[in-house]
Amino acid sequence: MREKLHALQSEALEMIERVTKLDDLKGIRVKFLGKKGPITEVMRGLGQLSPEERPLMGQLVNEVREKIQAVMEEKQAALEAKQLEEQLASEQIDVTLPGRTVPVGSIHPLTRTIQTIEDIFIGLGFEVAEGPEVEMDHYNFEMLNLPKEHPARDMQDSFYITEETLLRTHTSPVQVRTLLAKAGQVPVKIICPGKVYRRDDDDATHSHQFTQIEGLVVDEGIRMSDLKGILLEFAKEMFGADQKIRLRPSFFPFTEPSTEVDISCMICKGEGCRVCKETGWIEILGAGMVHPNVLRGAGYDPERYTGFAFGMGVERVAMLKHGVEDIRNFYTNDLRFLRQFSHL
Ligand code: 2NM
Repeated sequence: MREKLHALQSEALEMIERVTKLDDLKGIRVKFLGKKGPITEVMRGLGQLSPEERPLMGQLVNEVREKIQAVMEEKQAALEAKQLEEQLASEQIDVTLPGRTVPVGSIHPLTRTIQTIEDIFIGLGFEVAEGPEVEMDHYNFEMLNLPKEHPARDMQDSFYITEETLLRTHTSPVQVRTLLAKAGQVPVKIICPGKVYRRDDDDATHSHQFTQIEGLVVDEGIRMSDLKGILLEFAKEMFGADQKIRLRPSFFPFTEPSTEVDISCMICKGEGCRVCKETGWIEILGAGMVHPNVLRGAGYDPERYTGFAFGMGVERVAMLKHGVEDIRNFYTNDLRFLRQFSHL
């Protein structure tokens, strides 16, 4: 029995020595020290021994068991330490690496241009008004001194939805709606940004859908010089303090007199270049004094109140400001184009 115990101890220690995995060590513990293992079996057999032999063998079996246990614990600690070290090594991260950049979008150049124009006019005391893109013929044309037979109302030029409704061809109907809502109160000092629609063949400078900003001021004593002053200030803030403006006579059904507004060419500073077609001037606005018929129709007595109005294409302003040569770039969403404006 003594030899058997010594052999057991040697066998156990040898196996423990060789083991490399914590799970295998558990198996060895069960095999040697478990309830059905040889050590337990020897301890159970102690009762059959003679009274002289029993304490000696009891002591020996305890020593063997404790020895195996001690070596096993030592091995377990060593394996656990090794496992932790491997885990730490595999989970190691380099905290000095740069972070992953999160892709973020940027504001569309047209949106940015609208914001800039709005900011300028808000700074001049204007409020921003908006209205529906599907508009009634009544507000889009009739109230703007464009009677039924007017050529601008041609089916060929507008996107009609029904006999009475269409996609608005300008943002002027928003101004008519504002005048009606104010019911004769003054002052009126608004700008109206938004999408407008015209039946046009798209090319580098035309789009069937584009963005307009129109302005309207109505009060007692409003004169053409007020229009000039406001638009000169706009031109300076938008294109630079050295800007000049020039007014040329024109015609719109809803203003009288009417004018085209040129600004000095921001490319050549008036010297003459390709962009201004060698004239030194670039047309960016239409404007005029609000027609008495429009004021009267909207509930303002034209004998007492006068007003000026103007309109501009936002795409054209953005193209001039940023040197964009094809209006279609604003709508095709090529990221290489859009990313050029991400800093604005
Ligand atoms: C333009 C040119 C001239 C204009 C007129 C009005 C209204 F509603 F007050 F009559 N709003 N906008 C106007 C006048 C627009 O765009 C080229």
